Amino acid sequence: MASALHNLSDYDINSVPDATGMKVGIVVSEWNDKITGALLEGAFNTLTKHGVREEDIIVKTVPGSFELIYGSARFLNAGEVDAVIAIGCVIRGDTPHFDYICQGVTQGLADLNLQGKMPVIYGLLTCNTLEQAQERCGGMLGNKGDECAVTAIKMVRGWE
Ligand code: DLZ
Repeated sequence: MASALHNLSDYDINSVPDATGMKVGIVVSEWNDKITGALLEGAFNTLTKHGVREEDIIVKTVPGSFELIYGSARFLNAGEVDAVIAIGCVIRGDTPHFDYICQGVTQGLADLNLQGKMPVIYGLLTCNTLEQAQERCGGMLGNKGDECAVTAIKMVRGWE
């Protein structure tokens, strides 16, 4: 699990199929918006780099990471996109709230994937500190948004 050993933006460009014609829904949380904004930018740029048209990327914001589940479910049920990317950032505080949110979002997104309708990509940063989040949204460890975009393309194209 150590992303310190892996730059999130590093991937073999030849391993990514052409994404022309693909439609993607992105749900992005407003909490820690500097971080989630940078993750969104990474995902958006990587999707377009591989052929997704800007107008085929639908971005919806939700107040916090917990609402990523509902936002993703709405995309899933509308059936107008090929994949959903859920982007959020939870930073540990003084209470057990962090654990409940992380667990809830993870389970919620996993449940949506179990429906098998379309891939819901896990773009949730779960960090102990703000610095850890900064490192993973375009800092020294790359951008998890890039990783999510590549994952979405591979999941859609790999299951056509
Ligand atoms: C309440 C809360 C707290 C304390 N921390 C975060 C956080 O670090 N990251 C995040 O995305 N959301 C946080 N939230 C908001 C919850 O995700 C959710 O929006 C509220 O509990 C309302 O359902």
